[in-house]
Amino acid sequence: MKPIYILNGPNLNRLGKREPEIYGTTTLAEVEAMCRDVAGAHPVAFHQTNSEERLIELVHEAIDEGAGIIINPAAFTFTSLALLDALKMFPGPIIELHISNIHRREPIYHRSYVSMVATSVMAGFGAAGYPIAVRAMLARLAA
Ligand code: CA2
Repeated sequence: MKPIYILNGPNLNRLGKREPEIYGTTTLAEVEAMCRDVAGAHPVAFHQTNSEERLIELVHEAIDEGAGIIINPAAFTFTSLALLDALKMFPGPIIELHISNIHRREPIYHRSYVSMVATSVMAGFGAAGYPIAVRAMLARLAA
């Protein structure tokens, strides 16, 4: 069974430790545990990186080995044509996920390149969005 890739971009390793009013108090390790719990027997490849190069390499790995991608690209959402180009090569479903509702925030957070290629987009559910995304991905992969 091919894994679901759950990819997290820059600064998300600090989740639960800074700006709890925006991002909540759940840590990324807790997010990973919630995702694995919901995925059950379905394999999960969970990664976080602060590097654009590494994030693109992980998308390439998912192209070769993954069933679906759930990605919170963080700031690369709004800047990275290279990430957009890599995601365009992925043949399966892509869920773009943001913890906060990016559309309620400053205008610089409103224009997502990733949304141009995402199958689905989620924002504003807090860390609870991750297990919701895993459920949605499992349902889509089973359909
Ligand atoms: O809401 C999200 O999930 C974001 O993708 C997070 C990004 C931000 O650039 C996007 O607009 C929305 C920033 C993540 C910053 O990482 C932090 C993590 C924990 C605490 C403080 C910052």
